[in-house]
Amino acid sequence: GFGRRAVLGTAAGSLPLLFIGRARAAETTLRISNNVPATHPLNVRLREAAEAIARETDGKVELRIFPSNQLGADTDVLSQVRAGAVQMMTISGLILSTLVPAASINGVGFAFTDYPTVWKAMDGALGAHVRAEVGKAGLIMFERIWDNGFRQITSSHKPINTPADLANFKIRVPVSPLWTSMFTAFGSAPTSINFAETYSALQTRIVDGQENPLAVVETAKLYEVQKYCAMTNHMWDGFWLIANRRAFSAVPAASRVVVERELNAAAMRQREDVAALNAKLEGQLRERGVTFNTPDAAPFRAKLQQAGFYNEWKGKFGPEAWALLEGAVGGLA
Ligand code: X2X
Repeated sequence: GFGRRAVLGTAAGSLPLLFIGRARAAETTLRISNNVPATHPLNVRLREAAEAIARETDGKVELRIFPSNQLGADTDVLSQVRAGAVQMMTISGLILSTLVPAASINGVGFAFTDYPTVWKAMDGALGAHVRAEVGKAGLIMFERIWDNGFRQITSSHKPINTPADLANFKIRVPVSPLWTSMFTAFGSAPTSINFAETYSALQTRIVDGQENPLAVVETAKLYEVQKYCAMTNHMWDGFWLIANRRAFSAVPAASRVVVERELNAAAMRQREDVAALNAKLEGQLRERGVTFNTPDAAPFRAKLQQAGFYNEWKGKFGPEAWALLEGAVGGLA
């Protein structure tokens, strides 16, 4: 465990574990929750940051990472972070929008089509707008958003090639009005389900499909319960790192600087990991038996347009926020 170093005897089994040294108890323990498995680059880089933070604060700040929804499903943990029972979490901006509506703006269908545009917007004026809104809601939001990725649609029983294939399609979407609105515009039958329950919802056929970046399909083993994958790239989604304001402000200032610096730096490395992983996973998932297809995005986007999706969300986000989005990605509605 943390704080103890074990030295194993060379004659395996014959010597008891010898404990040398016991680190001072941390002055601050920050519990940080997320929804992806320990193997996802998000958790790999969080662990690395936790080590750096412990080292640089001389053990004063301990970051305890809880992957795979161990502390609860996203919407529950969000409430716990607001209350301070859990100090930190990573969360999709779209799910955070249940609290701060502005946070779902990056999820507008087909708005983003490449990573350079994503990072320029999220590290620039669009991200700053979201952080300001989240700040008003009493939460701390770290500067660098972590990557989830471009989302693809998987299905258990049929490939999705055209918008017509999405008609009445029973699809799990995360808990967020934007996701429900988008798949309703496609004519699908979306059901809001937290990620914590997604695997079992697919396994028991409560829904026939879901949509996620390949890194999630792989690390959460969704390929075990899905047969087809359509490379729609219909949305870019990231994980914001948020903290309870009271808890984070209680960290001594010098340590707080270290925590912010290390976590923002870890996000930058995680972005590279996820992009590399998503780029190579198609081949690996094919070997696992997933059948891929790459639909033309144009008719899907046209379908959203015809359904009034862009106009509706332009109205919801308001002209200023919409101008920031269009300033980054070009005209949408
Ligand atoms: O819930 C999901 O699908 C996930 C893991 O992609 C998010 O956190 C939005």
